[in-house]
Amino acid sequence: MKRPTPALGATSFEDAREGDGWRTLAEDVLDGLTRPFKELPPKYAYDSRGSALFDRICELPEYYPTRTERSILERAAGELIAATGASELVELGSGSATKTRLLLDAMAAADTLQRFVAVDVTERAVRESAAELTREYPGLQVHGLIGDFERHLDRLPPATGPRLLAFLGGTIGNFAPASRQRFLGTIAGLLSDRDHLLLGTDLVKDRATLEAAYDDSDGISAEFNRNILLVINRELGANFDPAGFQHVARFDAENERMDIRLRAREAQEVVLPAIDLTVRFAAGEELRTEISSKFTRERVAAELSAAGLALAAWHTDENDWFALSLARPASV
Ligand code: SAH
Ligand code: AVI
Repeated sequence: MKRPTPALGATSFEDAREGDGWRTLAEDVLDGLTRPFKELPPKYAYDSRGSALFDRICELPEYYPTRTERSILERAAGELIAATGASELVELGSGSATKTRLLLDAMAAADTLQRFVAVDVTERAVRESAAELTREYPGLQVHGLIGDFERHLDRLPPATGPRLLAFLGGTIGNFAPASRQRFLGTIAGLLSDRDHLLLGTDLVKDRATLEAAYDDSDGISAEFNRNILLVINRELGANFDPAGFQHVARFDAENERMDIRLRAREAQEVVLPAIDLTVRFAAGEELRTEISSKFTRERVAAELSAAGLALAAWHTDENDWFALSLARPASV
């Protein structure tokens, strides 16, 4: 098994995608675009541009999840760290790791902070956040794992002490339900009896608030949605015209999730030479690019339980818009 390569100072990196990144993108796109109902996995939206667009979404007045989760962390980080005794924070889908600082500060204040491990598909986000955190927290060991958290968690370095595995932002909501349950099972298998999971979930709320969060008046969400087409153009030599697709973000109340799509403005044909594929879109045909599930406390507890995890603490904001769940292996 490949071991992390130590770099200068206390920072090390591993790129788990080496050798298989392109194959996976090609296979997923081929699979997704040849189904009767076309669909693409959202993870490919996060190239450097997509990642920067997501950071802009987080600042939008309509996009409440980031600032709401931050407000919960501001209040509860000390209590969470005291409950876990964590000396190591592992963050999945860490992105630019802005909220992460609230947890690292609480660990530093409790005098337990030793290591931060960032896991993300976006290489630039991992490298830049690792460099920033190494500077900001003297003596902190930082390990960056560039890879897919659905495939590369076996590359996590062995724990150096009680571990808090954080999955923030509501990113768990971007999984399809079956993958989400499988993923929670994988997480449960990674936790020893001294470890905890900290899970951020967006909660069910009124349609207007939800739909505005995914279709803002500045059009940044639309731009982010279309970015996946630019990624496919670049990676697979395709000729998608992003302007030919309209951003659609609807709340699916029955399944309690946002359903985010690109709708072909008119009939079109797209060529993807690298996978030897020509795809036809009828006028008005929709391509699903993302779901974003919204939760209730009951559903989070039930899904954790089905994965062998027990809900130890539930922290929410004054409106009950977002929740942070602390969980641990159920047998403990
Ligand atoms: N945790 C941050 C960022 C959330 S955005 C926050 O709360 O604001 C989702 C992040 O997950 C992005 O940085 C994206 O690059 C990453 N991501 C999405 N799918 C991924 C996957 N399959 N494997 C690893 N990272 C992924
Ligand atoms: C990363 N994830 C939690 C975001 C969400 O809210 O589902 C991605 C996003 N898509 C559009 N806006 C934000």
